[in-house]
Amino acid sequence: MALQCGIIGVSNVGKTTIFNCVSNTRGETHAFAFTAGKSNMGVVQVPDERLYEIEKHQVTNKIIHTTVELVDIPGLAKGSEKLEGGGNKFLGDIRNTDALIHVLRCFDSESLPHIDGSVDPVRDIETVDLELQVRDIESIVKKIERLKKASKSGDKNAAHAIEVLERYREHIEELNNARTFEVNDEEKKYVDDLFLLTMKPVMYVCNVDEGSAVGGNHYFDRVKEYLKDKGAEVLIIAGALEAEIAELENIEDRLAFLKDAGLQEPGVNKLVKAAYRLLDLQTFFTVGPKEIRAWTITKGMTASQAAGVIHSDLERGFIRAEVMKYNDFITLGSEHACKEAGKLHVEGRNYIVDDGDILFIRFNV
Ligand SMILES: Nc1nc2c(ncn2[C@@H]2O[C@H](COP(=O)(O)OP(=O)(O)OP(=O)(O)O)[C@@H](O)[C@H]2O)c(=O)[nH]1
Ligand SMILES: [Mg+2]
Repeated sequence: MALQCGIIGVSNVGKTTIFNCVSNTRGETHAFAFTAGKSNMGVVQVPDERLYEIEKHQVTNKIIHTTVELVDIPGLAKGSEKLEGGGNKFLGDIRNTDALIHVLRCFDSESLPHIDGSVDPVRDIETVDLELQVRDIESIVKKIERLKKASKSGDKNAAHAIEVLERYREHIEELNNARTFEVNDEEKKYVDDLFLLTMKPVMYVCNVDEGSAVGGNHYFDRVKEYLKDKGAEVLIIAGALEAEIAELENIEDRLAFLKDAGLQEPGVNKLVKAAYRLLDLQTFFTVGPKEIRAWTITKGMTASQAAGVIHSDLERGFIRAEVMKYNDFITLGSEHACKEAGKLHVEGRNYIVDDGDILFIRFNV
């Protein structure tokens, strides 16, 4: 069920720098206007303080975080649709992702010229959006052509599908993204199979200079202003600073470094947490002396499906789930106390698991 978040943006904005801070996979960064030739994929731990809170009440051998997949995709450039092969191949990598983190250059640097001549994050958003929109229009047009043929050979539903797709096309041709097109669920079905690039949920990361790590800068302000009606999350990350922090082995040194920069936690932690939210993921916990562990589910999953995330045997042989709410466990301090207080609930297979639930699965195979 691994869901993937793609890191996108124009060339040389710091995508790989940021990716390297969160992932153990090392991608190559370049200090000149040269676009990397391949995507880097990394499995990244999702920081969750609740695991350490639980540990205060349960002695355990180890703590296991849940993970999310990040893909660092080489920079897009204006007009890449015109390049033979070259510009296109990363678009396929974007298509395979479930959500997008769009990194924007919001720092000045004499030694690192911007590929389009000046630092302008709003222009960069438009550049990338346009690249993706061009692709989406191509996908839509292809499907319309297919449907026209089907219609000629008597497919009665084709006309309605074509009509919906034409409306999408018009919307995108006016430089809008598919995600902002208002349609009902029935109509949305006609584009679901196209995996449109501008349909994917997106968030923005302003890569700022060290001094702007806390409050941002005028580039960040412009991005905020541009995106204010679009409902997307915008984070500030000082990529170069984060890279220095990530180099430090010692936790104490890291904390001291963060404190000097005025930060409470590494910006990349915020990034991973935000990516998790963007993918619409939730966490449940299993708690015991061997391990305290966080597991990932999508919203709306049932107790037996959640059991299946742990192991298929647990789903197959599911009997019941014993559920404690995270807050009850922390307040009352133990499973026993939860039981005494009537806060340990026995639930069947159709129970919808909540974020933060502590589950104990009874099963029999
Ligand atoms: N001054 C400064 N330089 C940065 C910052 N973030 C990245 N860089 C530098 O910018 C250059 C490009 O960074 P990368 O992380 O390779 O950029 P990218 O977006 O992955 O580039 P492509 O993959 O080629 O599109 C490197 O030399 C980085 O050291 C930053 O916050 N401040
Ligand atoms: Mg890169």
